[in-house]
Amino acid sequence: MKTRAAVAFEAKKPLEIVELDLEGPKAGEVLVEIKATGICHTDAYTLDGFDSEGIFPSILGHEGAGIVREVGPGVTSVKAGDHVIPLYTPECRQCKSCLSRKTNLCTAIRATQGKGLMPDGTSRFSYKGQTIYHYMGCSTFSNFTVLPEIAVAKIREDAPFDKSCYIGCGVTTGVGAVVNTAKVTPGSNVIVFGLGGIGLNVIQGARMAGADKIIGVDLNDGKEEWGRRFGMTHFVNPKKVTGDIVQHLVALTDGGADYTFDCTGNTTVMRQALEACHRGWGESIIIGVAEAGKEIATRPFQLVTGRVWKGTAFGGARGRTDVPKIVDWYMNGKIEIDPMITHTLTLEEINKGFDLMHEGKSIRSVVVF
Ligand code: NAD
Ligand code: AHE
Ligand code: ZN
Repeated sequence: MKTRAAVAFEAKKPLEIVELDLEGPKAGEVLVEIKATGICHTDAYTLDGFDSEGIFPSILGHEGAGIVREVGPGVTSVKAGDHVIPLYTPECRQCKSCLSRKTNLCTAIRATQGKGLMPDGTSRFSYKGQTIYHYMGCSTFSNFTVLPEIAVAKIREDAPFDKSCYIGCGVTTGVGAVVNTAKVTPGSNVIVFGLGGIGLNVIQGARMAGADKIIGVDLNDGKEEWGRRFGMTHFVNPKKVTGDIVQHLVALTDGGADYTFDCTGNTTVMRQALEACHRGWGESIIIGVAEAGKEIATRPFQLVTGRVWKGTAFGGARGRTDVPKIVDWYMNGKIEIDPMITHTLTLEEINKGFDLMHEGKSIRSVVVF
């Protein structure tokens, strides 16, 4: 069949809207009509050539929602007509990682996914006979995409696609980092570095968990109002702090935070986030994705004296199990999504979504097909 898609033909070039050839689902796969997709900073990072796994030409996008249109042989967990959210972190429930109960990082198809291919080692997309690669196993910047059955979460049908798509990455990552990874307890002091599409969800997760002080840190003063809207109690712009930012934050939290979150992808900020933790127990969670080749550093003494450095992917969520519950949280008013979707665009306008993100003018742009 044919599908309209925004293709990343080369790094650092705008996406091009073209009509592609798409092969139907093979065994264990499903064809999904994508109804809406968010644009996450990770898409921009890959397009800008910072991802060591970046492959071109490819169809980016990993924050979608849509409808199953066809299922391949052997598919049992979903059927045509089901509403689904694609999962860049699948949940096979059979691999060593899934069975460990210690991680959400299912390994069933990770190797082929990282090469831009389906589990059988081939791509379903082509353009004028040339292979176009999948991205993060999702490729939601295409109106139709093929996904492994284990990489879709079936969700309730009354959830609007143009909002629920955000649960495919940003919402689950931010809220999940708080509830699954850090397990923030009521009364905790929390610092969130980077108040974008992820950081604001960490803030609303911290509010939901009953945190006391929720301190937001961002270079963009325009983010203060956004942070306060979702539960932030204090705002710090590092450019306006005289002296050391870590000392400033430690003083603000009476010795350091119980939990800090990096939502910037900047390795200098990651160090600050660790060192702003309370001696003896503070935990710092890395969410931001750093550019290829970057490394983190701190004095080992920071860890010897009880601070904990952790990371999280997809908020520690097991997609097929947890995503439908997060959709319920949204539909029941436990978490907010609508105000964070600042721009709704057509596929033809998708490059504008990247520009708005780089200019710090959007929280989330969503493309509706
Ligand atoms: P975004 O562009 O919407 O927000 C980033 C925010 O960080 C902006 O408000 C920006 O002003 C702020 N910022 C940048 N540099 C800063 C600095 N030095 N100090 C303080 N603030 C700074 O991006 P996003 O979509 O929220 O994504 C944030 C990060 O999370 C990205 O690195 C993205 O790749 C990553 N991410 C990780 C996961 C995961 O599963 N681990 C999931 C989604 C996104
Ligand atoms: N491919 C990169 C790493 C990118 C990365 O860390 N991706 C996150 C999700 S970001 C979503 O916006 C993730 O899930 N990581 C776990 C995984 O298995 O990819 C690199 O450095 O090679
Ligand atoms: Zn993302």
